[in-house]
Amino acid sequence: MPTTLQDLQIDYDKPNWCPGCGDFGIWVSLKNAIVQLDLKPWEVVLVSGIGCSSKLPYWVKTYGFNGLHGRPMPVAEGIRLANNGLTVIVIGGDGDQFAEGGNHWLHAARRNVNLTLLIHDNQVYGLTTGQFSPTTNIGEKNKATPVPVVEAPVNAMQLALSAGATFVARGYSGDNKQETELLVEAIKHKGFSIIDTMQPCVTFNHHNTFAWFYERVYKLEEHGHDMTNKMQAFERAEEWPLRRPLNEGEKEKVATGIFFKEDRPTWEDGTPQIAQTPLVKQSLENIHVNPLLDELM
Ligand SMILES: Cc1ncc(C[n+]2csc(CCOP(=O)(O)OP(=O)(O)O)c2C)c(N)n1
Ligand code: SF4
Ligand SMILES: [Mg+2]
Repeated sequence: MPTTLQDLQIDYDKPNWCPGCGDFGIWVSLKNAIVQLDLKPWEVVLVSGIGCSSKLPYWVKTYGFNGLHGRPMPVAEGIRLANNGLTVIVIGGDGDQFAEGGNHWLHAARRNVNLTLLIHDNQVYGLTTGQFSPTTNIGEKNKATPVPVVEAPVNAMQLALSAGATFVARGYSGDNKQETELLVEAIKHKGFSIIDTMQPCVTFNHHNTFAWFYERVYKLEEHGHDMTNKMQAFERAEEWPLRRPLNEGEKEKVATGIFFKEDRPTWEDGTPQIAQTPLVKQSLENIHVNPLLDELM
């Protein structure tokens, strides 16, 4: 029987995100993508850190692991090592993935680990009441940071491109159709895929709202973008976020869609112990640890 949305529905709880939160759109799109790919609930693991966004695995009936803030990626890599028959999707916020956990995914990207990193980028630390994050625009101020931000934001697309990610995309949680398509392509991609999804936080980010994005987003594929051209991807990514204050009368342009995609051998392909058969499916019969222990003692 093909997988249905009902198969992914948990019956003991429902999301407690604020009404109108952009996390809902990503949640719906992710379930749509799993259904479209006809993945079984037991073939998928959602691994998250800590944040509003990181609660997502509670509300999808697949395997799930809610770990430490910033640290889902090492867990996800461990899962791939133990059982590369599973589809692994890492979920984290902009704080989780660009601040405290910023180091981990750069290495997963250069290794080309076959998993998907789905970032819910609301440009604030939502769970801890709206402090500014590495993706907050220059000049923002709020209750937690009354002095305007002077630091330039992280450019997620350029960071991913230079780290060696083989699938690099930006989504917008106000467009479920596009987000679902991006997730389908990212999960199908053999190698490290990242989707930085712009996700309005209706409670703590009163600037980057749905209306703000609606007026600024455009689709790369409708503007002749060549996703196999890395230099073109860098150029498109330079458009936003800005590393300077906005000029008088200027309006940002936020590209969405696939910036870059290439085929490159994966980490799993290059690891002979798991290249053919997942570790968990291998027999222990001919594995003798005692000689090794004796050698090390
Ligand atoms: C090791 C550790 N450091 C810091 C925190 C506090 N903390 C919890 S969530 C969070 C940031 C959440 O922001 P983000 O990752 O952007 O997720 P969001 O809530 O916006 O979805 C922080 C700093 C923590 N729980 N653990
Ligand atoms: S605080 Fe923001 S990110 Fe968190 S659930 Fe509420 S609207 Fe969503
Ligand atoms: Mg956030």
